[in-house]
Amino acid sequence: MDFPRPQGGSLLARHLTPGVRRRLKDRVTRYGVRLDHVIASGLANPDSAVGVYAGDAESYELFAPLFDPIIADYHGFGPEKRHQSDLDPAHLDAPNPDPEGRYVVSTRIRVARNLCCFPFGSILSRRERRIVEATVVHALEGLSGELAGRYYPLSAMDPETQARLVADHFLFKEGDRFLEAAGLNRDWPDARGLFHNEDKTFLVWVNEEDQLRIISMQPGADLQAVFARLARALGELERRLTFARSERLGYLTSCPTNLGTAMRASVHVRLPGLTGEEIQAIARDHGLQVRGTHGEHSDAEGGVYDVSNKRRLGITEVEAVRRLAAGTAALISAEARAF
Ligand code: ADP
Ligand code: DAR
Repeated sequence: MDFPRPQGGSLLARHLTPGVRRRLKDRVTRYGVRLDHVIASGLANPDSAVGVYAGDAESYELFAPLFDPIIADYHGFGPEKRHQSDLDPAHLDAPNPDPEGRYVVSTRIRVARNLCCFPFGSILSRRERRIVEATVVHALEGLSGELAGRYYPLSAMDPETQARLVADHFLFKEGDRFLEAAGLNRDWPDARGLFHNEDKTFLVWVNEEDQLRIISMQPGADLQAVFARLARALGELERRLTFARSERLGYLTSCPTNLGTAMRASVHVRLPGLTGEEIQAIARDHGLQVRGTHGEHSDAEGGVYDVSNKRRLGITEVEAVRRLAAGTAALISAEARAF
């Protein structure tokens, strides 16, 4: 029986050929992930850019005939390559691109992590998701100094507080249709929440698209300080938790766009003198992508753009932040010349 090709321009549509689907249709991982789980979001959302989500670490090997060409397409990372990480702040030379604070509103660096030995969010049962939450929160509550903070379960958060945290860029949005179709919003808001320190410069999202989104952020453009805080936090958490990762693909994530470093290093930068096309051209030259003021699937407001590294795999964390610093400096130069 020949299978219909998915519609649209997603990487899923490009790479799920009838032959690949015939090869993969009967495969099942140890946690019960099937091809239908992996492709559900892209089938339901033909406007997806990518269209697939892994249900567990094993998905990347068992469904490699589909994931590998998608990964090669998105990251320029062939199956023969091996990811290298470098989270040592001493290796980063990223001078502040906006020391007078005239353009960069704030800097944020986040990494995604999933616990080893559990399925990922699209397959987790309610019970398993609660175990992940308890395991992660226990580790977070052991942090001290600047990283010490409190966990706020979404189910106990009043709507006004939740809306304000989202508007202030500290908390994930709800109801993403791509995540919904992938099964990542099941049992919402059960076992989802936010951990943050007093100053909201260190935050952790629990059980959104990935089981952890570990975030360091602050006003201004001191990328070195934001990166150093994140590296300290990851060192502490790696002593308490074991994360899903592979020799080949680095840290393993629900969406293949986040593999490797699983890092998105971004600045919110005010560029009222440049057109969207000019910003995109400079960003592209530096391996950066542009999102709107409220992140993915949002528009820029008040001339403030979210500029960040596009690739996360086959590039080290240090290199990703260095590229962001260089790209931000180039954008600021262009903005200064525009007036
Ligand atoms: P992710 O960054 O985790 O992939 P999003 O792109 O949706 O997810 O961004 C999540 C939130 O982080 C959004 O509210 C977005 O505005 C905010 N954000 C991203 N970069 C920055 C930044 N440099 N400063 C402040 N907030 C930021
Ligand atoms: N919107 C989905 C995911 C793309 C990458 N963004 C993530 N993982 N948040 C798509 O396939 O277009």
